[in-house]
Amino acid sequence: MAKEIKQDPKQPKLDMARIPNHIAIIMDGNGRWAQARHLPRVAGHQQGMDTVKKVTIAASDLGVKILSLYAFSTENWKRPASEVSFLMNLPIRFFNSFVPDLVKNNVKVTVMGDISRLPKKTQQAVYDAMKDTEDCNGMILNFALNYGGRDEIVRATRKLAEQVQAGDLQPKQINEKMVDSHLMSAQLAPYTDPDLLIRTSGEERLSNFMLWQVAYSEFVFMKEHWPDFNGELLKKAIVEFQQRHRRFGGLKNK
Ligand code: V07
Repeated sequence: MAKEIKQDPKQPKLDMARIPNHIAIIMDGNGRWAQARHLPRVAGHQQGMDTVKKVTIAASDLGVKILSLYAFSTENWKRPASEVSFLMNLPIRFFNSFVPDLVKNNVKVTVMGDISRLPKKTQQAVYDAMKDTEDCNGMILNFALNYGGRDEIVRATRKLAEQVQAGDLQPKQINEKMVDSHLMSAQLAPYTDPDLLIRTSGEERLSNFMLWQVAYSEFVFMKEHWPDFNGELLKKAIVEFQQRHRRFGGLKNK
């Protein structure tokens, strides 16, 4: 049965000339997706990882420059040990099953967060994924792993304080650009700040994700659980983004 794809004339079209450079996604709803199917929560995480793969390729094909994904927050350690242990295996499984596709698509992996507290095998998988894709110069797939936005700002503050204490910096020299360059997102320059932030599964909170960087981002909240997300829903979120006026505190459209 051939599926007919119709363009709804009332529905605005995707403007390929205005694809956001940096998209950040809070991948919420894996547990709820599983519970609704009477499956264990980890089945949702497993399915969620497959969604990461599909959405990564979709974003790369659209010409997105940076895709930042919130995979594990500093709060997630409070979950049952069995779930945490499953989550810690996902970077390993992701690495084993997907790095060749990333290289084929010229996608480079980066990570924000304190990975030194993760199990050694997980750290190794993360380092291997970064190493094997370091020469790719297409889209950057940026995982937030054991990441917290306040923690990131605290660490940047500490580094600046150390420079002041060493006598290399005057407090009055500290400015936004300097704070920016000490955040974990500095490696994403010149696209450190998400243009579009998407959260799935109906919750409308930031949950400590990229607090500094989302100062001017458009937020799009979608009801679908992350395992049900896909390239079409990504396009829908981008169309919504393109419908909005971006003001940056006064000036319309930049
Ligand atoms: C995780 C799958 C996606 C839904 C949200 C939670 C579960 C990919 C990674 C990953 C991280 C670093 C890396 C390579 C892959 C991942 C965790 C959870 C902890 F270098 N998906 N995914 N890491 N989920």
